[in-house]
Amino acid sequence: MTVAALEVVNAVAVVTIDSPPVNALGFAVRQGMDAAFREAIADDGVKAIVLICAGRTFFAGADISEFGKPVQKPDLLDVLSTIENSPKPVVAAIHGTALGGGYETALVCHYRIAVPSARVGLPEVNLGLLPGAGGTQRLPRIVGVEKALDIITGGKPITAPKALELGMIDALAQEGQLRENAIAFAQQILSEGRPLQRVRDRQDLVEPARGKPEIYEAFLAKNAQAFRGFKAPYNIVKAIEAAAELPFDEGMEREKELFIELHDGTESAAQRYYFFAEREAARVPDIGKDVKPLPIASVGVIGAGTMGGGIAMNFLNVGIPVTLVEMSEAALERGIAIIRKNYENSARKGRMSAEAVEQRMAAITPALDLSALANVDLIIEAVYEEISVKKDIFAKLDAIARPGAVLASNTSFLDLDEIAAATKRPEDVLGLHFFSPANVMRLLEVVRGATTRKEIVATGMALAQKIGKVAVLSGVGYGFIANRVMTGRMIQANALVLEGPTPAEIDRAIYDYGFAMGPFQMIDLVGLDVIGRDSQERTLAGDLIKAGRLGQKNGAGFYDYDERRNATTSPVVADIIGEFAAANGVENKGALASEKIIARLLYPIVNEGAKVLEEGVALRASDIDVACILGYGWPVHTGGPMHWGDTVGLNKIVDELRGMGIEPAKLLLEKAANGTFFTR
Ligand code: 3H9
Repeated sequence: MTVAALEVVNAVAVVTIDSPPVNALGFAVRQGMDAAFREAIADDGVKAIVLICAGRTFFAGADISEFGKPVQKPDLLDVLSTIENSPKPVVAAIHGTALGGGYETALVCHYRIAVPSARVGLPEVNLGLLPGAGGTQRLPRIVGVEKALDIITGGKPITAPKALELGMIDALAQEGQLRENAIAFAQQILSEGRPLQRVRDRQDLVEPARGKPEIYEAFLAKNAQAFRGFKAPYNIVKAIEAAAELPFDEGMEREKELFIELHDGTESAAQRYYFFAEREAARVPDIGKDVKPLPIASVGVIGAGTMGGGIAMNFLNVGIPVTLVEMSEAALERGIAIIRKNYENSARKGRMSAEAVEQRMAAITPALDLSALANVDLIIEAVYEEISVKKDIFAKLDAIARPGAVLASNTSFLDLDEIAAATKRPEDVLGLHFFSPANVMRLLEVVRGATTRKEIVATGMALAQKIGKVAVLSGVGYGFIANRVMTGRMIQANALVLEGPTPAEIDRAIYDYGFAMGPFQMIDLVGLDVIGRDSQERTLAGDLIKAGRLGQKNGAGFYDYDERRNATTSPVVADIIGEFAAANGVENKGALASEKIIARLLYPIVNEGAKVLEEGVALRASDIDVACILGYGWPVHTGGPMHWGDTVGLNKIVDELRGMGIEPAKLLLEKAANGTFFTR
């Protein structure tokens, strides 16, 4: 079949687009669709047109891989104009996800029908863009300005029943009957002589917002925190304001200008890069589709602490029963009570029903002995980071786990090969490194040991997808990927704070870069006594602890806190830092510009990333970016450390690292010297 097929059924032309996997609106699709519409419009026997897609979904949007390249005509706006100006009614028949340019295509059709399982939306904001094919002008005309602001800056798809309520679609079809129902809908439109509804002509819902800049000011003020560091939401708001203020064609011009500004900026380039990076991370070059993941129908988790409990919830959430093992009755009860509390909190917020809470709790089998794990398909050890304890558990599991069961450790720093060697089946051992809180964070580092067999690796990767996580494959190495590369930031922060910049100045620079908080705010949140508790050396944190400063929990850490946990700078801390610096012979060089603070804290991460690549611990630079973005909240609009490094310039990073006395990694030097990049 060609990309576009045209069939006439009782005077209704059905234009079917078939371009796997997601019917993205690339050149071939645009060309095929344009030709099919011209043919249907010219055919006197055709009275109405249905636009439908084959395969798993209606158009998932413009073809993201075409961005940044010259546009081949017809462009999307040309095709949409042909559809909108059709003298015969056009019905969009939606299944799967009508997203971005896909939903914008539906918006130029005169009517929209969707199956209940379909979702529609304008997620361009997630790519650092705005809907550039009329979405910012047409959506406000059918849902009103205020709802359009939420929908387009939020970027979340909306279910078909909800979309019907909002007026984003006109009718629901029966599941599995979309084509027939859409044809019948078109015939009904004809027989009732219903008009050609063009969204562009509607004014009723934008008029009430005209001349009211306060709507946009209030919206931006309310969302200041969420939009921090991103450009797209601001341009989206401007474009929606134009929908209310300007005639349609002028609004379209404004949308175009604002779209181009975003498209040409580094933020969108980074977010588009990230879109593909996340999908690329799922691919393991030497593991093809012929390697089948093992079925996982039951899981055992050893350790019901914060980590073990969070890990268990991932499986309970997707209906996989969990046997939870602890050493003592009290610890087991405590762990289970925390899981219940988490679920009940979700239920209180309306995210799940009380019945679902009970269902999930009933799927936990509590146990005090490892022998309870004899029949499960996957065992995840989540006890504390002590290699002898972990080895002891794996040695015991050898005699308990059924043959072929997957044996996983949640270790975050230790040598997985050493743990695997404690069993007689090291080929069945892998690392599943969850990030805390394990039921929330989307990153899962799947650690491949020296002897892990391919089916076990494939099982880890598939499992991540099943529980809604993004898997990044890591080789064995201290701290794997994210923890290892990000450690540099803390080391540098601790050194820099002795040289003049205050904790508040350092935190501010990192916050302004786009992280949720700076390193000292983070230590205060976690607790000074938790981080670095194993260290015997005199450290700055140690001096603060001696002065009774444990962090937010006792109202004093790197900052002072009031009873509502508002932070203020502390003169006592400034003295302790001064004394510690003097004791270590570190000279105070005064304040530092925030770009310099960023360079000092973050260039070493690019360097460590280069080493992780060089050593083969990470498969590709983009995997390091995915791990840092999802595991540490590295701001996605920079693309992650490696993409950002490419944007900043690798030569500049090499020079600055040398200025800090850090030897650049071999791979970094090579790339800087020959003008190549990590991520391009
Ligand atoms: C836009 O429309 C701009 C307009 O407003 C203005 C224009 C002027 N393009 O995610 P999956 C690929 S911006 C190219 O694994 P799922 C994807 O890379 C666009 N490729 O499947 C993957 O390839 P591979 C607005 C795309 O079932 C394969 O399809 N639209 C595109 O988990 C399968 O994808 C969006 O932002 C694309 N648009 O999820 C929607 N979409 O197999 C983006 C997907 O080689 N897409 N691919 O790795 C999605 O959110 C999800 O892909 C979707 C399916 C929900 C559709």
